[in-house]
Amino acid sequence: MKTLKSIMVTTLLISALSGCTKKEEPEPSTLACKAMGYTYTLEDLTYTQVWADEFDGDSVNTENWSFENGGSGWGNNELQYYTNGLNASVKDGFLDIETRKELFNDRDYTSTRLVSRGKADFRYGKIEVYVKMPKTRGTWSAVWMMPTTSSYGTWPASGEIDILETVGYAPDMIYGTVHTALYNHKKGTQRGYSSTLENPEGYHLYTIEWLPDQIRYYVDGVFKFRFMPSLYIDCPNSRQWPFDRAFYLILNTAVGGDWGGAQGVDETGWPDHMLVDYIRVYEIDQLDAILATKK
Ligand SMILES: [Ca+2]
Repeated sequence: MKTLKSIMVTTLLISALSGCTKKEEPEPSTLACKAMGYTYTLEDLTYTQVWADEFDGDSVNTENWSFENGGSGWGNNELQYYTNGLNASVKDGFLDIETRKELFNDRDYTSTRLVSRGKADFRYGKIEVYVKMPKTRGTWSAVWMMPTTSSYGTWPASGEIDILETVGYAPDMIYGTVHTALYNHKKGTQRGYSSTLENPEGYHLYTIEWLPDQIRYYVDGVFKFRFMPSLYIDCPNSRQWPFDRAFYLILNTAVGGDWGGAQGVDETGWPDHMLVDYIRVYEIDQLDAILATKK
């Protein structure tokens, strides 16, 4: 997923560069190689929990989350209006993002989008989310991360980490993806995985391990994919690896849009629910030692 603002700026940049003869800018030669030169043994890493939302209260904890509101289409021609928390509730230990078919501010659907920006921002570590995703055709749901500050420029230059995405028209499929300046879906070069989920009606545990040189994806404890740019190129820079800055969490269900709406939107099946039991964040106990090994 991405944001409308980001797409607009990207379009402006493309327009500004359209007079150039080169398709790509030259690689900045003065940048140090990122995401390589670290020494550690993956199996020996240990983690300590530093943050969690277990959704144990009776409302969304606004110390952890803000709501991003609006019905702009969000850069993807999405159909929903994101309300100011009206579609998010907490009950019996679960967050429920309820996506409804209802007219609201000239939009035919409503939902809510939670972001932890400025309240829970993280760099490196392990993130776990135990979640059950919507299944109605037309939904497009995601657990994902965006950079707290756009240190390397607007989307996708500062990166995006999609821990999990699902679309209702493929209810047993799951997707995990990263986007960067060079690897992104606008170019068709994004990096990630898709997998068939057994028992898509149930809850599943989605985990990423975000290390200084790779992001590893697991589902129910089973390894699925790693994004490790040093496997592809000799000297990754921020265009392949912007993931050395803090990112924040996003939880949302959209309706329609370029991906979610690719096979239409069902008339029935509303409301639908994205149910989150917990989301937990851990730091790497050995992080400082790993960073100190950088060659
Ligand atoms: Ca819970």
